[in-house]
Amino acid sequence: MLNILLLGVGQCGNRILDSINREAFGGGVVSKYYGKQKFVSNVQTMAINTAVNDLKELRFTKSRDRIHVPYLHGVGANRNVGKDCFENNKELLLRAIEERGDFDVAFVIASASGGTGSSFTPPLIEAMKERYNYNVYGIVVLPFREEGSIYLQNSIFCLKDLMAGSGDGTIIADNEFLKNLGKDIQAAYDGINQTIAQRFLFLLKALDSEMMMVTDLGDFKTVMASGSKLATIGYGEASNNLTIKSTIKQSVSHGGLLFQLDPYKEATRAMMIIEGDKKYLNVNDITTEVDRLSSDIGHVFKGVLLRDGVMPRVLTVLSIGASVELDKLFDIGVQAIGKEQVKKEQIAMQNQSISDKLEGLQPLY
Ligand SMILES: Nc1nc2c(ncn2[C@@H]2O[C@H](COP(=O)(O)OP(=O)(O)OP(=O)(O)O)[C@@H](O)[C@H]2O)c(=O)[nH]1
Ligand SMILES: [Mg+2]
Repeated sequence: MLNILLLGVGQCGNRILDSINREAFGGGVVSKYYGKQKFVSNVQTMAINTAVNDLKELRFTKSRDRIHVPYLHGVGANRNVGKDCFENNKELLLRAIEERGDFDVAFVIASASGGTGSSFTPPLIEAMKERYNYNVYGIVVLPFREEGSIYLQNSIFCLKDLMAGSGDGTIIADNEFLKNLGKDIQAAYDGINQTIAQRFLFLLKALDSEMMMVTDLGDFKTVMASGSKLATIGYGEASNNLTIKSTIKQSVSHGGLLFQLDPYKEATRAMMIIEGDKKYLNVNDITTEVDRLSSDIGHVFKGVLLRDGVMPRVLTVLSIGASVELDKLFDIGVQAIGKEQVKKEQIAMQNQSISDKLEGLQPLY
């Protein structure tokens, strides 16, 4: 049995963690008190935030799993303030983690664009890697592109920190790409959080199961370490007449992914987990489809979980190499910095001209 630590940082990270707890406890509001977790592994969860109100909002995360970092009310999307705040509270956080025991693997979940999650996550992963022997992965959410220049700037610098850091890799999910999961923003958040939670629980279950064709935590590490050290997840589910071949294809299709990617061109490694009843899982079909993907991207690890009576489900972890969408994000992030720069210069010029005009003058009464 694996010992797994899940940390959700900042509002977005807290909420996704809450969705994971909701799925794991079965969903009832009091289930966190009485329900037994559905995890096969020993999973410890911790929600970390500078804003106490965000922590209070959580419904499925136990109060002992909520850690308030005292800092007024959030860091106001400022990563510099957030990084200082992290440094001042680093020991408090590491102590809280150590009190939970030793782990085989940890995941830190956050938005790349806000203040707390985006600024705590890279140095937190760094600190954990320095102190502990286990692998630490990020799960990071990218912003809607119209959310404004601060969020765009934050996300590119957060990604840069993660790519350059000593963490073991980061799974990205993109609010912009997934916005159709809800009619309005709240519904989209809920839909995206639930989607990430379900896929993540599938991944955890698979990593801790006996498989027919085996893939494991070691293969996951290899996939996550390759390419840009960023990865994403695809998912497909067989309904009625969908064959295993189509289900595999669905998992790497536009509709199955958490981030806009052309897996055949832009992924560098993959790990595919197939679950279902043996009668649906034709080994030749699986091999043909997996080989097609691996001939394009290099290597695909595969694992099969047999489950009596279950229609096939496929989860694919894809490491991201050169990616058009990532390039675009960095470009609009850089443009956002440019616009802020122009605004700053205009304000400085205006301030200068005001002081020039008032030079030597006093109010007369
Ligand atoms: N998918 C998803 N995204 C969210 C959710 N809540 C916020 N976000 C996104 O997260 C970003 C803002 O980050 P937050 O996590 O709210 O910020 P924070 O880490 O709490 O930082 P500060 O409040 O600035 O201290 C925006 O891009 C939001 O669209 C959520 O529940 N689900
Ligand atoms: Mg917040």
